[in-house]
Amino acid sequence: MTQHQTSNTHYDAVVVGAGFAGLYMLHRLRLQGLRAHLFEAGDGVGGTWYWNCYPGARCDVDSMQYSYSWSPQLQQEWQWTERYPAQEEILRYINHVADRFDLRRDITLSTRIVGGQWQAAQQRWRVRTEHGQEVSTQFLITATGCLSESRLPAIEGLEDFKGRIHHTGRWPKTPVDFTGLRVGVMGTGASGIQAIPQLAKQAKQLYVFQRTPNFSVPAWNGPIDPAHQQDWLQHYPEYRAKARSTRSAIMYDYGTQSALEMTPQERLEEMERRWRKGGTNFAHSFSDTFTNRQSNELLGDFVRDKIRQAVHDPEVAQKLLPHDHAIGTKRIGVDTGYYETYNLPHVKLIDLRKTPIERFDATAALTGGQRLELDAMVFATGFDAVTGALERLNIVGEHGRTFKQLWQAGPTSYLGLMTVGFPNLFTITGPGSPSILTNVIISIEQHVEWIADCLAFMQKQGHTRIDPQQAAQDRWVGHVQEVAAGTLFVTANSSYMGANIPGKPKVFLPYIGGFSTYVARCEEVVRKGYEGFDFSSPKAAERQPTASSPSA
Ligand code: N01
Repeated sequence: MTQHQTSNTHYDAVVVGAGFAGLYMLHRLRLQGLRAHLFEAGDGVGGTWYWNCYPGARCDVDSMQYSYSWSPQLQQEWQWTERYPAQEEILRYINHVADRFDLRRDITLSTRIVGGQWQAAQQRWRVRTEHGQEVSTQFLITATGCLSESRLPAIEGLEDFKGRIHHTGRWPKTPVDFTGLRVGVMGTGASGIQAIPQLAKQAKQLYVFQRTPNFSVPAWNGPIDPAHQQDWLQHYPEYRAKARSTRSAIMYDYGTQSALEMTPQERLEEMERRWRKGGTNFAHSFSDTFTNRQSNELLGDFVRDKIRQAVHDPEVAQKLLPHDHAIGTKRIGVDTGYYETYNLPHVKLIDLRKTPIERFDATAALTGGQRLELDAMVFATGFDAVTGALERLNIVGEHGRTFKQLWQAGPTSYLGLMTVGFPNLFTITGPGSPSILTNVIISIEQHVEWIADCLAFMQKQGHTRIDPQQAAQDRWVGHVQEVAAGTLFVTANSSYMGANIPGKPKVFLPYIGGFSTYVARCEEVVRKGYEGFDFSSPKAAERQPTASSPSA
């Protein structure tokens, strides 16, 4: 909280979170002349890329695509150095954006929002910070991220363990040196798959505690190809538009044929070609990877063969073969030497399904009748995805309930943008929007622009309050689940399904109908006069609490 903020401080808009979403939102609000302020829990900007600074952290979207598209100048002036951007480089980029657009003067760092309440009399939100101060705001916009609420598993005795404990999603800002140490790492999702080869370079002994083997494809990362960079710089508007017209908002080479329409030789050549290119593009080898069990199985078999080839010890290879989920229904890892790491003599793979960790004591993990002495434990155990950070905000809506109380059976949201009972509260990349199934920066931009345009519309019309309609929200929630049910995604125990968090309802969290389809729906809603939303203005409110929106 800055010196100037007191409980009498009033904003037009408060934004929570200084990642890609929050920074762009703040910029847009200021451009529209609104008095806006952003609160951030960390002591720096960057959001996900601020916290996830574990060894090996890197984005699996091509550098030329994983950046803001809203400023052509910014797009032209930033020079990416590698095919896939490393965490440090992305964080440098975000800091550059904060400086270049002079955003810091409206950001308060090291200040978590820990509560808030809708004030019916004032028709405003009142939000409370961890330091006990309060501000009031007409609009509250959450930019808290889909992967920001990190989770440590509950394992008996962990609190007694005297070694270092780190979570990949809350990595310390000061360098952590594992040289000569006995290190345990739990979690073999996208983060673990990146961290494990790096940890193995330093540790004297590395124990990988694996619950579920995951699929991973090679990154073949390296310095950015200058010709590729030049091509993108010259064609940015065209390529961005192309990316937006796809289901992932990424310019991939999307397979157009079912695996079942191809001969075995054609399939093999196609998968080999994509494997040699590397990256998650591999998952799009076939048009029906995510909807046809047989096609998916063929792709999975190909990766299982690659694992057998990469790992020398057949018993270790066997343990690493993914067997319980269709490929791609949990985020595929994009790695540099992940499977090969298990050939190193000091790396040991422990299958937690066969030998769970019974407990920790001061110096060891006890598993399968053995004491594994450890100096450090790294948890790459993931996040309470999509809804976790929103629930933690502890914001009480008009009906007196928080998101956590309201979402006992799964999140309710209209378009992933607003929830009934939370007037004037927008959720960037909220549940039921494409978010983590896409190039999330592009999804963020679309939400930020939709919200900014909506606020401009309200200003123009003299509206002071917006609410989603119950029926529109119910329809959207039903549609999100219906579309997911037509895919293989709902068959996996993934964080997309909330299955990684004990007690979390098992429903599909993001919208899987495709980015371009989603955007078309959002645009149609606006064209139809913000269909499914109610607006009210002070004058109308005197007559009735909410009035339907006029046609735009
Ligand atoms: O988390 P995860 P993540 N005991 O939830 C295991 C993005 N991302 O941080 O599968 C033992 O995927 C868990 O096992 P299981 C990306 O969107 C992107 O890796 O639940 N193990 C799993 O192996 C991704 O989806 C990039 O059985 C436990 C692992 O921990 C998201 O972040 C890089 C356990 C968690 O995997 C999250 O990825 C990194 C327990 N109690 C991340 N609890 C790139 O762009 C959990 N696990 C490349």
